[in-house]
Amino acid sequence: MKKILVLGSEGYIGYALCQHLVNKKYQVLGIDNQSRQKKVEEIGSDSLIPLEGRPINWAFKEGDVRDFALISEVLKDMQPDVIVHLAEQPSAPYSMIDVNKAVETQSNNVVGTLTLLWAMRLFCPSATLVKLAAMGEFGDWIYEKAKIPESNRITVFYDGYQIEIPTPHFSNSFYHWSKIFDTGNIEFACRLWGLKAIDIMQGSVYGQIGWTRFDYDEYFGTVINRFVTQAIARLPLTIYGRGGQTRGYLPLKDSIQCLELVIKHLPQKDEYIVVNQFEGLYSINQLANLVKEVGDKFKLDVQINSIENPRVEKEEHDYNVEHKKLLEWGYKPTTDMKAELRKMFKILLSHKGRIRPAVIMPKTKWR
Ligand code: USQ
Repeated sequence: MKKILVLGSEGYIGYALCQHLVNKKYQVLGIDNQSRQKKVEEIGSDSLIPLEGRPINWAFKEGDVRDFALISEVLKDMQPDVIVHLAEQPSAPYSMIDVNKAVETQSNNVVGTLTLLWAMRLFCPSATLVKLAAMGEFGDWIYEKAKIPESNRITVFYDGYQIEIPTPHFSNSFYHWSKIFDTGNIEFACRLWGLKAIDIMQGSVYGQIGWTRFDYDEYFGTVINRFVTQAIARLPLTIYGRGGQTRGYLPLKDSIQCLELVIKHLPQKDEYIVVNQFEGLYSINQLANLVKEVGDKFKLDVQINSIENPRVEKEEHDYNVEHKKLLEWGYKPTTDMKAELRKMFKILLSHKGRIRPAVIMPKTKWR
């Protein structure tokens, strides 16, 4: 069975992934520096699912992906087939708080990935890097003009010539820019040293599995997780601006399903592959209405409120994304979002007393 190194194994996706891979009999080693929990505590919140006593059923090392000596040692000893790199600061709003948070985000993410690439080159060049990137790398300039491609090259016509250029990225937060820099470094390392990598442009993830942490605060809660928590706390759902912002979304269990499919479809030598990972495209207004419909069945009388958008983003736009590879590899999307939302309400209602209303309203303005 393949040996999988998971960097960021205590995070929202990392923990669920490790548990899934161990259940499927993969050999798993997790590394984590607990930074997610520390950051969530620092902004005055906590996981809605209590983490005390949660089991870790796989080999684990405490450590930071920027620690070259540690990562080199692990790669030498373990010789993993796959390195799933999830050890990044994952929040766009967090990266926009102030200079320290912007610098922390980019140094953690860019330096971490670069350190890992060098360690792979020197000590484990046969492994495949599976790196979590974001569809938000493209930014909103592309929405009205083209489909978000599932490739790192596109063909354009310029001044009478047809040329192939690197897919342009032009994002909207310092967090997303860190992902863009990662993408550039990974593609370059594959070209230069013959490394293998799959760069996963993932949409916004929601939902809960087992002991996975669950955040709902302004920074670390993704929008659907926040809406469900707000409904349970009987607070109005916070639509930012007009609510026409459209993105790709997927439940956590689909993210795990897709990551396993990626592990089963590793590239050949020298290959850098881009994959777009999401279930479906939804606007914020659609999401709010779905959460209301399901929440009202739990007699929560869900209210929806449009508030001033703290972010700088288009609020009405088209959104088209190429979505082929995962479906070809066998991805079975969970299309019934209402069933997923029902499961979330059932689990999270029992933790209602842990919700901290003070962390819900956005305080960080992007401009
Ligand atoms: N939004 C609201 N109300 C809220 C929270 C968010 O209307 O209370 C809106 C935002 O303005 C945005 C949309 O919901 O238009 C999505 O926000 P989000 O916080 O769910 O997602 P985002 O900031 O884009 O980041 C999340 C993850 C990040 C991942 C990214 C994938 O936090 O780690 O990389 O989704 S993507 O969106 O494709 O870039």
